[in-house]
Amino acid sequence: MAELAPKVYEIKIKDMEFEPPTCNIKQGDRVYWTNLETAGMHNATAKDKSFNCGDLPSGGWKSGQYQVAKTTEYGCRFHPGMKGVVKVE
Ligand SMILES: [Cu+2]
Repeated sequence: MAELAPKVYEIKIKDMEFEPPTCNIKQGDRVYWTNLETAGMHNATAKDKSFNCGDLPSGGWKSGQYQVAKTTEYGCRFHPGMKGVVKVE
């Protein structure tokens, strides 16, 4: 049986929110974070520090690959109100 190819997901950062707020992926999939604001920095840091996309300026993006099945809450270090979840199964 052929193995399923890893998928790529995009989490958009816009209007001070992560979209989608919960990203459901499978082990080995990749997530792209894209800052679509016209100005301003954003960031996505896991609560448990298991990932950090770095500081993203307007137009910036960063990808990460997730190998471990778990649910991780994350937030933006610049804006405490911005929250999201990556669920890896
Ligand atoms: Cu932010």
